[in-house]
Amino acid sequence: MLRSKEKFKEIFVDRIETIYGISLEESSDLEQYTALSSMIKDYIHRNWVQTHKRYNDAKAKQVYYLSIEFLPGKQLGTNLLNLGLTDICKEALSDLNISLEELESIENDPGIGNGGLGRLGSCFLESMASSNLPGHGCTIRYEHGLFRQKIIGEDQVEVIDDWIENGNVWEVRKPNRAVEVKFGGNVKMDNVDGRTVFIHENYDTVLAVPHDMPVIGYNNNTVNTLRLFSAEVKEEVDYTLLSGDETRKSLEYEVAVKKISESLYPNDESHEGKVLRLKQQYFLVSAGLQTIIKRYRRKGGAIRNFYKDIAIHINDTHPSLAIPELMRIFLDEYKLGWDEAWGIVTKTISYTNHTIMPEALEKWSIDMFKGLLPRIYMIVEEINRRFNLELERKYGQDENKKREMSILYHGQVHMANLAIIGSHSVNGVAKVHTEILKNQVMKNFYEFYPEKFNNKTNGITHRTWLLKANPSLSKLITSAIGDTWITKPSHLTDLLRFKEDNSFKEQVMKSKKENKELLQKIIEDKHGISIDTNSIIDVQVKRIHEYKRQLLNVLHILDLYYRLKDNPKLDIYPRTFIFGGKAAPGYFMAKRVINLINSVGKIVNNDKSLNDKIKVIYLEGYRASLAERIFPATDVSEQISTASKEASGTGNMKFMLNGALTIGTLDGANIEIRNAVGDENFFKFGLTVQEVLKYYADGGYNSREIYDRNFRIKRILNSLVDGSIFGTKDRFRCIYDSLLYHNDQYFVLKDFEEYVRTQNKVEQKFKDKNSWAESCIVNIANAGIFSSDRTIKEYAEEIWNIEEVLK
Ligand code: T68
Repeated sequence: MLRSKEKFKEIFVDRIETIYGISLEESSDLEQYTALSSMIKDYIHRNWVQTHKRYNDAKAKQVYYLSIEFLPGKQLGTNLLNLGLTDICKEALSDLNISLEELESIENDPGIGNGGLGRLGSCFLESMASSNLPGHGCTIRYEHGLFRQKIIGEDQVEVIDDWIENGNVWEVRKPNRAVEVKFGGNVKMDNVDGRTVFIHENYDTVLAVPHDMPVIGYNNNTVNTLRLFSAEVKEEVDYTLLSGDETRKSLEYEVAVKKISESLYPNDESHEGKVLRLKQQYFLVSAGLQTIIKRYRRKGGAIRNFYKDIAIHINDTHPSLAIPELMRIFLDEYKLGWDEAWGIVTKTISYTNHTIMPEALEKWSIDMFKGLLPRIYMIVEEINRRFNLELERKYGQDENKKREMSILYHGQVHMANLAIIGSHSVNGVAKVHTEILKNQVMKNFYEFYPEKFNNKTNGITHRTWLLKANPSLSKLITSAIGDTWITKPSHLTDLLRFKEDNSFKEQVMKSKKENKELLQKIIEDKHGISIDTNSIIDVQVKRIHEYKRQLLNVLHILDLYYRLKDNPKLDIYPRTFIFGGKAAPGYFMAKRVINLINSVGKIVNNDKSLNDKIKVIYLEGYRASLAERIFPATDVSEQISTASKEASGTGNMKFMLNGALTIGTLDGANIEIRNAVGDENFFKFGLTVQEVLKYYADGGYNSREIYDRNFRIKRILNSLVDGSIFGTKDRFRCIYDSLLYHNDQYFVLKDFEEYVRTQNKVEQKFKDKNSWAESCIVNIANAGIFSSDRTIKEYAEEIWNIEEVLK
């Protein structure tokens, strides 16, 4: 019904009249956006219902992907694209003098994730739906997402992200599917028919209300579900019937309940040991599992077959309470014996690790855990007791093994250990990351359960990150090799036939130029800075973290600055350095790095003597929708983490797919990208994983020695504290000290000289347009293996044992 332009217009106008009781002429942009979105949501409703029916009829095994975060990006554009409605919608609206792009810009990005981990979840959901795989997401409906970033002066300022301010048209609230989650109280043991039973009493109840969002597959009628839970009070209280004290207690309770789904913790790569965070984790897991099991039972599923019909994946350790919670449900509600319950749980659950950073490894104080989740704690104790018996059987009384492998040790609950013990599969997210898990971080567990460990290199959905984000390049690719790459991304390798075709190369570079112009416009509008679209667009966008080494990038810019000051005639190719990303509000060093980048930008952008050869831009509020504008316009992708620290990276893949060349360390998936494109199409530099790990084992290296011997490094570092270019003395003392007195933990100075040399190679290559264009094509052509379609296929076949369900 929406396939004809006239019909589309008619339904749209009618929708505005029925929702708002006004004519199209009287309606605002927001009303138009809302009417359009609600119309698209209705359009897919039948397919949504049909998809579930199809899965049920086929008795298909389904997977639920539990994640404390997702980052879906704006829905309208993605949904139109996957429904094949973009063009017709654009034309219909244009007839009515409305711009689709403007309506799209009204939607807020759902701010329910921090970075890579959440975005990976969303790419996986898109790929599952597009591959006809029965897979759904479960998360929390945070009322306030990650803060909105403003750059004021040189600093990041955090503003509340009220992403649901205008409602969320895409969700369907399902109060009749709400479940109760229980916190606190105590557990009483009783004996019923000779069997010990555990009765949880005096607890507080929180209602978990599902809000379902459709996840629409590409052109295949499949609509899966992303389920978000909001925490609500069980029943509204009539305060007129309460005493003063009761009223106060009741109000406190209400506030505490609402807090659970009020806001997303803004830290990535670090563990927040607060009780509210633990509450959120249990809330997600308990609500998720209860609704999954209820549905399963409604459809006639038998608990003993649970693992044959359902797979549950935990995205990092944040949802690892799924293990004891599923045990609780089986033991206490379905009266299964321990061994049977444990057998089902471990065959159901699988776990992905996303980091080796010690500060991100989740540990909870036993006292806090026990108070909040008394029954769950008992179950964790029993899992731990039984596991320790197994350890003893294998190793005898080995205190080291116990210390490193127990779930409960030294007054703490070790969530990664729980996740490994309670699941049948443990995977890392890139080959080198999985090797580090097996041989270092989880060595003991790998020795104990070698069969559980496997690698699943991350991927990204090329439909969002190429087809949607980069229409001009997509058209070009399709004109060269046809459009099968959209559903079979491995077909992109057909482009290799064109790598020496001059006309094709020219068109690729022309498309890049157009994308640079689009980005230039955004930067001009937002930041009032005009960038040269002929310059090398060099980009580092990701969360700000010491290990990601934005600092190395900015030190190189300072080096260029001094070289140009020394010799204004220096022949360097003009370059625009673009940064973007948020720092956790409490991460002091990261925020100083933002300040440093902006301070350098201020100096460089305003120094006329540099003749506009270098520009530095900090893009405010980096998020999925802005990312879609950045990747297509980039020439050089900065992937410069300290080797061993970046588990995989996924931005690296998005840049590559859009024809950027990477300057990168041999870390995470960079290694696999380099293997795919060949050394001549990738700029590698820096210490290897083995070298970094050796330095760590030997207690680090002497950064002072580099400072003393390298005049250029000395001058740059001195400028951070001597007031010579930044005005005030000691402005960046903490950065200076971290590099020289705190051992330069991330090897910034150690890698600096090679980084600078490699950047020179980048410049030389860029001057050779022909060779650069060829490398772009080789990168695009080899990006197919980094599609999340490939990753998801591996999860489906090797971990979840699920299959596609066709009509
Ligand atoms: C990222 N991790 C990895 N964590 O850093 C990145 N952490 O290398 C990888 O590509 C990506 O995961 C996907 O596998 C994160 O993004 C978080 O966001 C996070 C959030 C909360 C707590 C800890």
